[in-house]
Amino acid sequence: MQWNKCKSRYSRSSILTLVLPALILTGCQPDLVIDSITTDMLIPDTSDSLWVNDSIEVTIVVKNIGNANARSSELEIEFASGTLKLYTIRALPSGEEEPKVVYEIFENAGDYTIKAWADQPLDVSESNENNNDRTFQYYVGSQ
Ligand SMILES: [Ca+2]
Repeated sequence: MQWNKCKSRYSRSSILTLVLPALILTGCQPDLVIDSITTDMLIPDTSDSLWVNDSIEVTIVVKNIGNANARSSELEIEFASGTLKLYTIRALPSGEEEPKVVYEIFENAGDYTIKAWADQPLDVSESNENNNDRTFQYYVGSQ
């Protein structure tokens, strides 16, 4: 039998003597992260790739890298305009991910940043609450 402290089929006494100390030491918790932020632009960080009034597709992937399932949570995105929006992420079993696709249109030239936070506000109890955010930068040229 393969040992899995999070889904043990051992007897209650075995759990108490073997698993419980391991649980206390390491825990079985989900860990939600922003696995990636990508766009449909080929080279989004170079000056000639994005122009005023271009519409780009941004894919933000939330992943559960923890060793337990995560219940449904909220993904918060701060768009380059500063607008904040919440998106529901389905319950994610350990190791699974969910992509969320959004769109950006840039009306002025300049540097922009899109930010994403998994599990915002912090409703899911995770093994690591300090790895939930990621940023992505754009440069928009004036043409
Ligand atoms: Ca996390």
